[in-house]
Amino acid sequence: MMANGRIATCDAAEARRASALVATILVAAAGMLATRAAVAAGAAVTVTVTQGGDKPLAGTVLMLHPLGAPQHPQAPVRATMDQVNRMFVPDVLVIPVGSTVSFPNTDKVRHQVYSFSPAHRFQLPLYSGKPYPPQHFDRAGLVTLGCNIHDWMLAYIVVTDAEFFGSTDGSGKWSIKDVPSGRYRMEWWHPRLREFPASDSREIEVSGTEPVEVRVAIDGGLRPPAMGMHPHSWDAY
Ligand SMILES: [Cu+2]
Repeated sequence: MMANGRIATCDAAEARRASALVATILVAAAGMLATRAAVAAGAAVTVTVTQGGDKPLAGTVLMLHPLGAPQHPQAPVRATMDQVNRMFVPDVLVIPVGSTVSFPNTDKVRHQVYSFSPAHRFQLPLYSGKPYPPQHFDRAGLVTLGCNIHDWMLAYIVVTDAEFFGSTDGSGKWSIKDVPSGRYRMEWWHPRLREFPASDSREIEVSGTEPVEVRVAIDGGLRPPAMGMHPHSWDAY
């Protein structure tokens, strides 16, 4: 009985070791699959935006929404929009829905920040420094910001539930990697366009790892830049 018992114990230990080994191998295999999936998760999408012929349009915000598939908005972030030399810095922010933004005032003069936009209506009564907690942006849309004291102070916060988003660089390009296969609706917006998002949009298809190139030509319709001593990031385009 003893011997049998001991043998039985041995067998059990052996079996446990064996199953542990199998489990380890399975985990390793899953890890390899995950790594492979991460390497070849999808395709690179490159968008080029021009206006008035071939002029690159920097600062165009692009948003990709999957079609016919559940949307996975990006994780919320904590962002900051400062006030420096009587200007908002940065003057365009793009954030996922659910993000927070703090509005410190680094200037010696006081500012009174407000927004009347339906996506987020708020007011921070006259202040300097950082007396208020961050604002929570829980609805997608365009939020236009101003200051009650300095009329020229103007900034935008784009709150988006898009799965992928970004904005064009100085050469009018935006690139993103690893976009999974599927159809997407691509929307865009620029501070000098009148509508948010632009009434135009584009459907794009991503298949495997095949790179996708999209060109968007915005012909006319841009508002003229504001004149004055307080430039905005979008004036130069
Ligand atoms: Cu101000």
